[in-house]
Amino acid sequence: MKLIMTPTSPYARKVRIVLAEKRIEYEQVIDSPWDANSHVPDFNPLGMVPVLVLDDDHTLFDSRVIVEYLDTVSPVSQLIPKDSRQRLAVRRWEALADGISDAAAAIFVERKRPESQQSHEWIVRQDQKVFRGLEAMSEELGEKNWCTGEFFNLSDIAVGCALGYLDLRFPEIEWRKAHPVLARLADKLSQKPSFKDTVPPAS
Ligand code: GSF
Repeated sequence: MKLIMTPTSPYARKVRIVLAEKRIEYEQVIDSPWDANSHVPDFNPLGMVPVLVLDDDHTLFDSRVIVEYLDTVSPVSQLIPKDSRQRLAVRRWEALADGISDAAAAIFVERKRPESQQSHEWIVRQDQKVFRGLEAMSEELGEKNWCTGEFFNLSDIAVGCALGYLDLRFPEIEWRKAHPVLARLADKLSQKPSFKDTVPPAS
């Protein structure tokens, strides 16, 4: 299978970490949807990465669908619990973490526009989502070892990718100082080879 991705995408990073944790072999295809001659739209009509291309050329998107599929492909390291209540908790964490990445990416894209065309209100609105999202993650993690309790799973991967994306795009957001419990989780995750091997390059 092939993963169409960019090295800086927090959603692609989430998929890459799942692939690594589950020991699934795959081919990386780097293709930025922002390039004028990108082939991403040929695989995803929404023109977004990541896209997983299966060996029969069937395509999967978005990252949430991809990780749900990958968790069924290999029995190694189950990352989404079978129990429905626990499963919902993991998916809600993923929605919160991905939502923070969505808001951060929206600010990043807005700031690429000419200054005169940037909407200050829009940026403030997205910034508030990031701020409230960090507060909520910190509150809900509390003193637990992992996001949903005793075991590492997809919720921790999604949170780690969102926090890593903030470090990449908004180093001025000092989330570690404001949320020491999130810093502790991020430090624990950063020791994992799957995280070490996918740190987004500054760009
Ligand atoms: C979000 C993917 C996304 O925004 C998912 O896979 O979870 N809900 C989707 N991807 C960005 C690149 S990056 O910010 O990760 C993307 O492909 N943007 C191109 C566009 O046209 O928005």
